[in-house]
Amino acid sequence: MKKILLLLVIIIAVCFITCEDKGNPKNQNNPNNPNTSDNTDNSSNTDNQGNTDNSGNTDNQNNTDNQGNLDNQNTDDKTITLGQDDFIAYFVETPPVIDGDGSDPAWAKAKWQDIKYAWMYQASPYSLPTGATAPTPVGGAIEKTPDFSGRFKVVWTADRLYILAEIIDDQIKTPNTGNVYQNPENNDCLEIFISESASTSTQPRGTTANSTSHFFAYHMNFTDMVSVLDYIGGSNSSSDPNTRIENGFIKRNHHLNFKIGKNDSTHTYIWETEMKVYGNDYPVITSPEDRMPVILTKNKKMGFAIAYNDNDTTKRDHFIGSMYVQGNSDDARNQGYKNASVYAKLYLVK
Ligand SMILES: [Ca+2]
Ligand SMILES: [Ca+2]
Ligand SMILES: [Ca+2]
Repeated sequence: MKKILLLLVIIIAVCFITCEDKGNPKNQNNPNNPNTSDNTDNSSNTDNQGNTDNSGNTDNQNNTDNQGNLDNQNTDDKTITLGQDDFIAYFVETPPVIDGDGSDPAWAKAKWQDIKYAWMYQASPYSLPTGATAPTPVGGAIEKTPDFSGRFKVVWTADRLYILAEIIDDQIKTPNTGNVYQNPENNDCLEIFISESASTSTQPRGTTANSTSHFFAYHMNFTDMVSVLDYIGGSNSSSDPNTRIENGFIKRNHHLNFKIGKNDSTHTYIWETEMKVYGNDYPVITSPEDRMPVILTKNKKMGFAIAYNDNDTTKRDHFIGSMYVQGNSDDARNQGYKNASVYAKLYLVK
């Protein structure tokens, strides 16, 4: 009998110890245990890493209902509401090589944005090319034709904005090459407009301007010589290219570096560009090379547009831009060089 009682005591004791071990809460937070609840939660977060679903926001590009929402939006990349023709640029660790070839991995993730709005087409002094049909509505989106189609994408690093434009143009014409200041828009010519502060400035610029709300209207030369002119109005007779203003243009070659990849057989021209972004503190009427560009950061919002002057004859036939501008005449729609309020918004996403 004593042996039986002793055996029962031992069994009860063993059971007690075992049950206490199983319920010991100290084991649940063991950081070495891969099955802890904390670690399980973290593993589920990997579903959100590298989520590129936000690129789908570009589906909103043509949603006019989003216009007017910009002032209220949270610029966090998960909640950006894009207005019509606004778009997103993604951060890249390794920037593209500027060689006119868009096969760099840096461009792979970026979304194309169309250049499709007729800013200038049929009103005097510009006329329709022979046989061309006026877009309807005037100033609205054009159809892709052999005459012209264009699209672009943008990526960024901390110290540069990168722009890749693919232009399909049936005829390349560059009659004005003797003097780069002389009507660069009458050559086949890409223009990039940017306002680092997303300003809505309509202030007159030029030699008498004292603007603190800055924007740039870069005209890029099609020839192999990199030449970048910013339209600011006015003129002077300086021989220094960093202070000379002729026909309203000042040279800002050091702001942009670009190379055009040319395929004449397919009429396809790849303008690969890197840009230093300058802010409101950059002088208007001089072009100093020693200024530091703005450091770009996640969620930054800038005013941005791109447009192509298409000359198929002896001067600009039409001017096609990346955002809709309302107006009943060429002059009314051709606002980018003097009015930053018409620019679409570019958001930097990381
Ligand atoms: Ca490249
Ligand atoms: Ca053309
Ligand atoms: Ca052309």
